[in-house]
Amino acid sequence: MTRPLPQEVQDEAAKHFDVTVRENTAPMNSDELRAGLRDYDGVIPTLGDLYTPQVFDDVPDPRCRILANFGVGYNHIDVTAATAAGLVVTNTPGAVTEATADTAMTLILMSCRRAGEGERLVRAGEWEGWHPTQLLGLHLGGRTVGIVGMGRIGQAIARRCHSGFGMKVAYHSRSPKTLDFPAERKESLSDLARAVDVMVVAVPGGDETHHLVDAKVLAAMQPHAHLVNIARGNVVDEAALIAALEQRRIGGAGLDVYEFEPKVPQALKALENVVLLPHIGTAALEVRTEMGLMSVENLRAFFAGEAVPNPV
Ligand code: 8YV
Repeated sequence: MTRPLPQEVQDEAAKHFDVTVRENTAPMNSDELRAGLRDYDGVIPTLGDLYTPQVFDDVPDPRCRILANFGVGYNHIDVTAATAAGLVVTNTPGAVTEATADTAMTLILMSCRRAGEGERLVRAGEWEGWHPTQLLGLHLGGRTVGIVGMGRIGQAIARRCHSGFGMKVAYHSRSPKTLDFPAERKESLSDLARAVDVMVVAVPGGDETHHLVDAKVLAAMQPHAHLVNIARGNVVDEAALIAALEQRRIGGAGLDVYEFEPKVPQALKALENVVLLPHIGTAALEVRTEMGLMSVENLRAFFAGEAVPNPV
């Protein structure tokens, strides 16, 4: 385990394997990445453990047969290189869905209703009391949410917006989806950006989605519209977003992820019209436990000679 995982996960793993838990909470450095491949039969890596092709090249004939990633996103692992090196890669879909959708709702509400701004006002001792035109935000009821990428997490967000908040749903995805709620598919991302009041990024990270939300897409958004990102930071061109927020070309943004995580640009921190969370998408003990148990189950199945439940 490349980070400490919940005790229940460690206990379950210990039933099946000799377990080493790396106590450091930071991503593995380049020596540790290579040692993991060289010295262990299986590894549970996670966000930030950067398995580039070079890492696999540097460990010919690795002892490690499987990377059972903790998390649904695996953009930190070059899966092509891992596969070429003879490794299986698995992830933890499903376990993260509802919690990540909840985090999206947190950001939608915080950004649209200016909750971060309000909290800062109170903490600074500058709140002078209620009045009818103070901190007016965007009311969600009847507005349209635009989902970028209508996968499991996108659908969970859309369902909450539709059923819980009376919002209309529009989306953009590579292929049309069969959905159990009404939603309009837009042909292009710019079409979606033009049509919605809140746009939520819910696509996987990786080369294909790098800077998918760029200056052009941001320029298509309405001046009152908010952007929320619970996916991966580099899906959004962060410099272009900062410019749009600084020039008030969009209403605001809510971010759980950053392009150069954990670096959060000072320009973002200086802005009132953006909500900044520290990648807490799935940060609840029961969710992290379920994710970890899924990783362990993938390892168990693999070494028992069974099909792994969650290959990527
Ligand atoms: C994780 C996530 O907590 O599952 C993912 O891909 O983004 C989060 O839910 C974290 O990134 C570890 O993968």
